[in-house]
Amino acid sequence: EYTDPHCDGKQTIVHLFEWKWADIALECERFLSKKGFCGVQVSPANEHIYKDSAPWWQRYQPISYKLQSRSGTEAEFVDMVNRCRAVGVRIYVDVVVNHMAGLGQSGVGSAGSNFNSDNYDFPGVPFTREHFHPHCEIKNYGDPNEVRNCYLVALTDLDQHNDYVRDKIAEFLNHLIDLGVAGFRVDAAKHMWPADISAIQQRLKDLPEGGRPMFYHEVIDQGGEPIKTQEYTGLGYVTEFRYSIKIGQAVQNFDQLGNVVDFGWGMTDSGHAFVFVDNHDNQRGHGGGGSIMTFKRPREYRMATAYLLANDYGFTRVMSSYDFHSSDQGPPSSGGQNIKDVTINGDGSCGNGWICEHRWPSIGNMVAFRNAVAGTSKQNFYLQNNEVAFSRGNKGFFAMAKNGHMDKTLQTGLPAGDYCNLITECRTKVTVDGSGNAHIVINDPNEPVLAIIVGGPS
Ligand code: QV4
Ligand code: CA
Repeated sequence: EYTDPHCDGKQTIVHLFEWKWADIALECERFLSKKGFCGVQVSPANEHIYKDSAPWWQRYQPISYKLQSRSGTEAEFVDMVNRCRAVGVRIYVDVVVNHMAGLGQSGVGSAGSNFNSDNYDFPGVPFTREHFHPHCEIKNYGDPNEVRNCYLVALTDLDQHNDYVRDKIAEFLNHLIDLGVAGFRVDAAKHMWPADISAIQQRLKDLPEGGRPMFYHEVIDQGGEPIKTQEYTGLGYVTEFRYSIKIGQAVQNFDQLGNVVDFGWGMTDSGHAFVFVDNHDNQRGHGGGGSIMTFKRPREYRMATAYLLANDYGFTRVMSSYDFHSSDQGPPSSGGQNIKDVTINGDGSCGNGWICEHRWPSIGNMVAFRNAVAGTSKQNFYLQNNEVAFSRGNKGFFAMAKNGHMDKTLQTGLPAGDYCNLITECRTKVTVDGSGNAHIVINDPNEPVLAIIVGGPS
């Protein structure tokens, strides 16, 4: 339950961080549908604070559940959901329901609602003081009561034990379900009691087409704290941050690529692990450290994401960023709260400060690989001399070379035939002989990845 993404068996979503709804609709139509993406994680869609400096994180301070945000109006949101869905791409909404805006703030939110955090007054919902925990700050992550009932960086903490609070949150999610979204990222799930999240889920409708919405819960568990991802696996997928650290390290030291999934370390079972190379927090130093690989190291980042998509662990999310130089800096803007359009260059890359990692060939083209090999396990694993390769059942074969060069005959596990390298979009090919062997050649320091699938282009 709560793990079906409702996208016809597709296997990967992309986080279009801080994109406008209108641009997401276009991206579904012109790119994501063609590459086999299951869906898009969108930034919080509900009313939030506006700060003069327009940092990205203002959207994590809710004012109400009205669907008017920096990314657009409710009408634009609905248009996005429908247009994406028409081309087979679903929308997953980042829902911030642990808290409302931070103490010390008051004014008017992105949908025009008044609020005053110090008075716990959010008339746009409405929420009043009785709906919040009394103020205490989270200091000791070793105490689960404090983590759930105290305030995360002074954000006014909702009491999800309260029936009215549960009802209001469920009303918000049910509205999104009515509009056609397929699921939710639950922000700060670690700061809510699993039983309270479950009580909210029980108030939710089935999707209009049937089935429960997908859920993935943001729980940062690096080991060493009492709150474990496993407390949340009954409620859907749970973020697995240890995997990001392991993958980030392993592309720098290929010897580690053989054991990026370590259940001895307490990592989440594959059927409930929600996995990614980096996220919008840790790519800029928010939400805990670790050695995190990002677009700022493009070569290694491509390898990390390609490996994420090739491997047989978890449900995958690809990050899509904008360029930034300080950790608070908001999305590309020509001033105020407006967000710049995502423009597309002649070579398929993005302009206006949008990085669009998901359009990089060794990332975007690996989505088809993951779809093709779903349900198979890793076989013929080869790891030597900074080269890694493996087959996924008899459906696909993947190879990657740290320095960009590989020239080796390997067992692919695949039927004989000629296969296109998905990464080069057929500019290079692989011939598999009757015994399953093939001469594998990689010769591109920038995109040092090769991937072939049964039933792919030829
Ligand atoms: C500041 C001080 C506080 C002070 C307070 C009061 O730091 O010490 O008490 O003022 O005056 C912003 C500011 C932060 C500020 C706070 C309240 O950065 O300095 O507090 O607002 O006004 C994002 C950002 C935060 C941001 C927050 C709200 O990362 O910096 O805080 O949005 O705008 C843990 C959690 C995990 C969390 C992660 C960041 O377990 O759940 O930290 N991750 C999620 C999101 C993340 C988001 C939140 C949770 C909160 O992924 O993006 O935080 O919704 O690991
Ligand atoms: Ca809480």
